[in-house]
Amino acid sequence: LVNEHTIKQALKSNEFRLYYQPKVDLTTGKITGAEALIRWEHPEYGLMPPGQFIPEAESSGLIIPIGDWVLKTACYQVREWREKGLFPIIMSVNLSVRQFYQPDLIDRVRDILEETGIDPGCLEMEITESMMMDIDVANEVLRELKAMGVQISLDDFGKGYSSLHYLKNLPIDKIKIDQSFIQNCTQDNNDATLVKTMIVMAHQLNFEVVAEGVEQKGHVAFLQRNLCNEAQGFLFSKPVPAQEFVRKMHIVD
Ligand code: G
Ligand code: G
Ligand code: MN
Ligand code: NA
Repeated sequence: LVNEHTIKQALKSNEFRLYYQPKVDLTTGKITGAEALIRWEHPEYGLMPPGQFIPEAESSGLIIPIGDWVLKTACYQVREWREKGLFPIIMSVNLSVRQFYQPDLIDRVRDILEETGIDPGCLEMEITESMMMDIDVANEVLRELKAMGVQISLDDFGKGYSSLHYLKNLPIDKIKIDQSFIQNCTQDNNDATLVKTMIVMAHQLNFEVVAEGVEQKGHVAFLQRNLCNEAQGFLFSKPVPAQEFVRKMHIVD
């Protein structure tokens, strides 16, 4: 069903899609960003979430051409929206471990930015702690990305074991507080304290803060009170195709 052969075929037959989930600025209420999330529109099995094929793509190495496709498609989407006169947004893409350690990642990103002609500042890479197994190489890659003007965001923040070590050592712009902390932040005192503390700490280190998994208005009020910069979650929108994303931008506008 999902194996190296079928994934390869899916790439050839153009069955992958990008869905976009908005990020909302908590001071203005406007959409300022989008996270690109891959789906496989399988002719027989319907829409498949990344969890069902990314692991196999990683182990087979096909994540490299897929990751290339994701970057290119996301950057062309930014360009298309810019050409249509929609306000600029920051487009985030998720990098996989294998992609991150690919020696030509920097060249690929540079090529795609040149080809699409978008402002590198409109592109953001979401990385996770699990990718930081070689901290020296990671640092080098991140510094090169930043030198190009690309933004870096540390995804699933708080979930791992050595988050603080990474904050100390990596050139990142933003942290995304893992959704597991947001879920009960208005019910559970410990979660509330952890979220507040993560926001204060990140700000003192000059990082912006995005809250993930925002599902309730109460979450928004809590995050606004505690000066979180941005929020992403089902309250605003689930990940949707590009056309639907544009309609949402107009509604919020
Ligand atoms: O969209 P969804 O919540 O199902 O995503 C599940 C996971 O798949 C997330 O952890 C996300 O980071 C990952 N994912 C989504 N799109 C991509 C992608 O384009 N590349 C990689 N490497 N991972 C992705
Ligand atoms: O690991 P990463 O943060 O890249 O994964 C993002 C995933 O989180 C996407 O698959 C998306 O569907 C999911 N997601 C986004 N917003 C919410 C939310 O409000 N609640 C829940 N449960 N999942 C969400
Ligand atoms: Mn992400
Ligand atoms: Na996450």
